[in-house]
Amino acid sequence: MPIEGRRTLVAAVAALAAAGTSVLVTAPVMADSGKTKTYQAVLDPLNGQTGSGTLTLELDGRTATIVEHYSGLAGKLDGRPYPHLQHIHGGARGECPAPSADTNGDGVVSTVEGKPAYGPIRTTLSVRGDTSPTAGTDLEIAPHGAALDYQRVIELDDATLASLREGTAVVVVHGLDPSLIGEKARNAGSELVPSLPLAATAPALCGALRPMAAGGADTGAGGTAGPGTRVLGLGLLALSGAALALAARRRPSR
Ligand SMILES: [Cu+2]
Repeated sequence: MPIEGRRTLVAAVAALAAAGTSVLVTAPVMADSGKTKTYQAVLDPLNGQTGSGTLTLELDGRTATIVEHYSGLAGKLDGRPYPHLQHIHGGARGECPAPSADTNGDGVVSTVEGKPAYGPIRTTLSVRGDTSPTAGTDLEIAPHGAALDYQRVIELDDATLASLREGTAVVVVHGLDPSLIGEKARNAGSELVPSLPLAATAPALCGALRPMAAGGADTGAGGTAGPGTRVLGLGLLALSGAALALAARRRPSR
């Protein structure tokens, strides 16, 4: 369901609440158009890092609404806000690399060593501007700092769409805390951005993008439970809370 639709739904639920009307009339609003498909990646740390996060991608045609949260990454690099390059990779095995992908034995799976697992950059998850692979190493438009609340609506290219369809799309957030890796790797340079240390471009968080099966199997026939249904669920929850509070207030005090 497009964001506008969700807003309308929330507004409708709020209006019903204000009017004190029964809310059991919203079932038809729940039906999804069947056009959107939602993917989710659970971002787990690798290379001895400590962060975690999630990314949800709602796809309507080639328009992707991306909502991402992560925390626990390195906040600073050389005393300045740490640029965490992040991408949707794809076209390979659709996996996050295992520690055994560290072929040069420096204790860190570099972004190049991870490529057989997650493939090349398909989309750059920049905070503004270019989202193509060309922007993949642009530190200016990368998110900075230890934590991120990210929401962006972008158009995906054919290669990214194909990766999502074939199940090879993987979200990778780069940038290691240098204090959490060995000395050899800490002193190595990045093979991706020669001006940066290896740590700055090695993968810190990774998660494969998988279709979300909300409330059962996704038949692709539409009408599956999407984000709109969850918003509605929360609305109903809030409403029943409000109703209880109202009932409590109406009860005569003793
Ligand atoms: Cu990447």
